[in-house]
Amino acid sequence: MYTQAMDLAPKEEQRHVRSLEEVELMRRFDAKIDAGDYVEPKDWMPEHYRKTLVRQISQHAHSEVVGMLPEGNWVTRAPTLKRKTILLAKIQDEAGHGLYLYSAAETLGTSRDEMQAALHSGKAKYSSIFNYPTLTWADMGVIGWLVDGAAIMNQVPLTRCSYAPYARAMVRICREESFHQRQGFDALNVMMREGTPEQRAMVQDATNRWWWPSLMMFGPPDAESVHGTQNMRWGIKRISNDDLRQKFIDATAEQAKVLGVTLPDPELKWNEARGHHDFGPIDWAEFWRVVGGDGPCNKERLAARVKAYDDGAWVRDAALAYARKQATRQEAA
Ligand code: BYC
Repeated sequence: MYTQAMDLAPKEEQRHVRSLEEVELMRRFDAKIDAGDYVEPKDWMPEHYRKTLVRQISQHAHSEVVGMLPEGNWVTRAPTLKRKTILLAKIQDEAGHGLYLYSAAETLGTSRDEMQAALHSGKAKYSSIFNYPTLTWADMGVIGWLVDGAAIMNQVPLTRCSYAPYARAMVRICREESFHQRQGFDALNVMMREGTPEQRAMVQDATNRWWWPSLMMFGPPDAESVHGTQNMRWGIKRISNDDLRQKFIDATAEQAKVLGVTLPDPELKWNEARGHHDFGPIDWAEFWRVVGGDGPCNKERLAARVKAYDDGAWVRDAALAYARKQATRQEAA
């Protein structure tokens, strides 16, 4: 009998002839996953599981760090001191999330330098959503409400991911994301209730621009998801792309009513029989274009990250020189 992992590993791994010892290790690994146990860095794991996690966790880390850029655009133009302080704190949180996630990925044996080199060369992906521009202040609220809202929906199940360091990082990240979502909703609510007609129109316009890209954050439809089945089998993903997207739409449709904005989908409607909202078609051609590097801001985002890395070279050099000096002093003592 074949194990799931054997069925679904890439071709080169399937051709690999396993020793009896390896077959036994694989059997124990599958049993551990089936029992809902967590995998720690020192535990044996199939190479494909390790690679999948490095791919997903590093993409997630890159998303957090690149995700600081669209918001950074508004730090100097926040309308009040209170909103500026909140925005700064949120952006700092995203940097922290990137750090926890790079650290979690490093436990799998890939260095941060390797992960960053993959990002800077355009080889590694980051979330499609951060390739859209932030045109008005209302975009800051809508990013909190919709983008962080979608992120939480996707990330809460990751707190139960089978790889323990990722699951642990996600617990703290989700707590912080929850504040991010609420501050976004609050900023929009103030504009909708106490704002001018122009401010309300600005909120509606931002909602129109971010709604469809937010739905794309959950990834391609299940039928086209390359990694979905294997990730669910391994307990990396607990809920499929389409199911998470549906949960997000159901929750957000109600929040939009409270806010008083219209979601830009004429087909959005509660379906009593399904117990869910029906919604219109998503433009998957646009999604793949953006993921493939041809979104409105892809080039700008990557250039900003490469510049930040290059500008920070002296800090890394200084930190290394200091660490070497400390080590030499300790050896001499
Ligand atoms: N954008 O087989 P699939 C945040 C790729 S940041 C780009 O379904 P999987 C925040 C996918 O990687 C939140 N690429 O993949 C920060 C794969 O390509 P590769 C970021 C996408 O892994 C600052 C291919 O399409 N969250 O919260 O099973 C401010 C086929 O997809 C996208 C995470 O990263 C996309 N949207 O599922 C505010 C969560 N979707 O790798 C907020 C962790 C798919 O074969 N990640 N692709 O070349 C995940 O949960 C999963 O990786 C995904 C995709 C649901 C994204």
